[in-house]
Amino acid sequence: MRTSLPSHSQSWKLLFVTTPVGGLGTGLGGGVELSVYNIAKELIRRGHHLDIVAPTGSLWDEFNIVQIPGNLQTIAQSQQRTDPITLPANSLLANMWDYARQQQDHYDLIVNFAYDWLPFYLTPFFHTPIAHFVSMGSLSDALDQIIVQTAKKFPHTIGFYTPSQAATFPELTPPVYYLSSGIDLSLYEFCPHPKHQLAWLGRISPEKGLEDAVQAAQITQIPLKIMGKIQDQPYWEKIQQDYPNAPIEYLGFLSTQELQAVVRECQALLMTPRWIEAFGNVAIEALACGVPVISYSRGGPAEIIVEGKTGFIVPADSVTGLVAAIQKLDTIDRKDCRQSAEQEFSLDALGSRFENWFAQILQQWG
Ligand code: HBI
Repeated sequence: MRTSLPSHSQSWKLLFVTTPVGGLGTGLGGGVELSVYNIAKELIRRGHHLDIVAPTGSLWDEFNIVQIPGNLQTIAQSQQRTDPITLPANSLLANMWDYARQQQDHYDLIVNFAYDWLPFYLTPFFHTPIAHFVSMGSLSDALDQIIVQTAKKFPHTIGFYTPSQAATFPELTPPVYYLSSGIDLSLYEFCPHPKHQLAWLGRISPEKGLEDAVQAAQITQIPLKIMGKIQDQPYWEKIQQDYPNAPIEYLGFLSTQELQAVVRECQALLMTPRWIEAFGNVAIEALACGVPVISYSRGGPAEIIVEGKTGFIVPADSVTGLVAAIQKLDTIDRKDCRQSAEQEFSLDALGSRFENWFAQILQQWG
C-alpha cells in the first residue's frame, strides 16, 4: 500500500474483484457486469490504474484481467433466505480473494463486486481497504448480517445502486452511498420512429418475470423482442409452452452494439421484476435510445422512470397494468427519454460518484 494518501488529482491503484458466478462477458453476471465495465472504463479515463480479478473464461480484452480458476459460486437468487453460506470445493470465490490477499500491497483500494458472504467476512483480515459494491437487494439472512456488521465496523465502505435497494437490508450504519449507474451514451443511438414491437432485456430467470411480458405481448399482439442470457432453461421452455401464440422472438445474449440496434427500434422496454430490482441497467440502456420504459413498481426502475415522461410505473405483477401502459405510449416524447439518460446516467456522472465514494474510504481507511 502506498504511504502518500492519493488525493483526487493523483491516480489510485485499484483492484476490482468481480462476481464468482460467471466469466466477464458471458452474461451470467447480469447487470453488475455492465457496471464493472463502465466504472472501470471511466476510472481509467480519469487516470487511475486498475486491474480486474475475474473467473477463467472471461471474454473482455480491453482491461488488465487476472483470470482465476475454480468452481463457480451458486447464484444467490436461487437460494433460500435462511440457507447457510456454502462454498464448493476449489471455490473460485475463495481463490479470487486469496489472490487479492497476496497482491493487496500493490493497491490503494480493493473493490468487491461479489454478492457473497466471504469478501465481507475477510475485510478485517486485509490491511488494504476494501470497498463493497452491493449489486442486489436483500436475499439472505447471513449475507444481510455480514453486510450490516461490515457497515458498522468499516464506515463508508458499503455502496449500493439505489435507496430502494438499500432499504431492503436491515438498519445500515450511515453513511450509506448510492452510486446509481451509468452507461457510455455514445454507444446508444436515438431512434425517433420505432417499429411496431416491444423489448424485454435481462437474464432469463424466474426473478425477472419474463412470462408477464410474454402475456402482455399475447394480449396486445405486439411482437416482443427478447434478449439476454438464458440462465434457467426449464423456466424458458415453460414460458414457450404456456404462451404458444404469443408473438415473441428470442434474439440471444447480444453485445451492447447489437442490443441497442434492436432496442432503439422498439416502442417500449417492458420490465417485469419479481424481486426488488437493485437498479435495472437495461432501463437506462433503453432510455439512451429514446425508448420509454414500462416497469413494475419494484426497486430501481421505479426510481429511474419519470412517470408519464420517460415511461410508466405499473402496480407490481399486474399484466393488465402493463397492457394499459402500452396503450398510452404515444403520449411520451422519446427525446425526453434520451435527455434523461444524458442528464443522470452519463459515464462522467458515474465516475464522479465512484471517485467521491473511494476518496471518502481512502481518507478514513487509506
Ligand atoms: N450470486 N452468489 C452470487 N454472487 C454474485 O456476485 C452474484 C450472484 N447472482 C447474480 C449476480 N451476482 C449479478 O447477476 C447481479 O448482481 C446483477
